[in-house]
Amino acid sequence: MPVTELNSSAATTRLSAAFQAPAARPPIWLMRQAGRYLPEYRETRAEAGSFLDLCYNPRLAVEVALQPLRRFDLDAAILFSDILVIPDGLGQPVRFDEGVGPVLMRLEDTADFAPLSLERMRAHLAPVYETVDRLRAELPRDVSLIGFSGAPWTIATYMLEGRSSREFTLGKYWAYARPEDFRVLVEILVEAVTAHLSAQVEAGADVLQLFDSWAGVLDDWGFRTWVEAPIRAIVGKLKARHPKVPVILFARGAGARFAGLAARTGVDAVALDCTVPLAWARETVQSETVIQGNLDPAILRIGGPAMERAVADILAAWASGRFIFNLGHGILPDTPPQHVAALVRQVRGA
Ligand code: 1CP
Repeated sequence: MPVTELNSSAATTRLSAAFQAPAARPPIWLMRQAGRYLPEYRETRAEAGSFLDLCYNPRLAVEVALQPLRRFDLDAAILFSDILVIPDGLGQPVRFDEGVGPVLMRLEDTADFAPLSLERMRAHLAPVYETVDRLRAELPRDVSLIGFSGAPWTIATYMLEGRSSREFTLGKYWAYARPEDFRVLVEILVEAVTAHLSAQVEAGADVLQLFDSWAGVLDDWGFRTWVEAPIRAIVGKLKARHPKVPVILFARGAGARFAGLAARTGVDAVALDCTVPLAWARETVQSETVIQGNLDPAILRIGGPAMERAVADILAAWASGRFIFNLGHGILPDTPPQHVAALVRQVRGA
């Protein structure tokens, strides 16, 4: 068998096809498609113990990643993991507390950056790469396997705040008041994210997505300096090693900065959040790159005619161009699974 056929990253999958030409029907996958809205996820999660125990258990992580594909006709599986395995791997332990979310001992000064270790991360995250490898073996060849990582700015907010944040007081303090010190952390994260994504490609991921969920809270200079520049560096390094693997960027809240974002960062697709106007995105963003999005997860939770209207609007605006159907943010935990089934049927045109 020729080498290219053995290398899954070189094979065409249902999602990677969307990067070549518009499909008759857009491919579909959903952010947070594995998770608490599925009763079988809650069962596996209880068996695993803590959330991170689940992320680091390849057998169970494979199981939860496959659960949504058993129920729904989706075109891709996404690795089951979290963006915060990077600080956890680098040596800043992360815990997920019920009703609180992630809890970290926050980094308080540049001296706290020194112990962060890429070598440690590679070893610590070996079970994650094993999960990718096992998932690739379980999935039909044409179903895409999406690897992912948080982007430096979003990961850094958790490392500096020590938890989820509403105002990003500490993240913004470092970003704007101590840019030279903050750059040291961001450079560590550029290396960590690149290594993490490369390892996932080497284990069998054929599409990558970067989550910069808090990109939208920065001003113009901050967005260019802490969102675009680090992502451009990561994508440059990735493309040198894995030129054929498409990279999707989810920079939530980028607004008018979605225009030209693919060219400024080098990514192959831009994931649009729920507030982006459909006609504007068609003319300004889809004309220059592949777009992904952007059904409001709250509308998926509501289902029925409200959802049918919203999905029809998105398809009418975007389905004739290069497009991957998705939500504008992750599935909400109290979403009825039958709404997801109805969504997939509508996008398939059934
Ligand atoms: O109790 C549980 O079961 C944990 C809930 C949960 C799940 C299912 C968390 C905690 N993370 C995940 C999985 C996850 N997270 C995936 C893989 C599953 C899939 O997509 O099917 C992915 C891609 C993520 C990404 C992630 N984690 C992001 C970026 C996307 C987004 O939603 O904006 C962020 C910000 C996180 C951090 C995180 N993980 C979990 C929590 C509670 C949080 C904090 C969120 C916040 O600060 O608001």
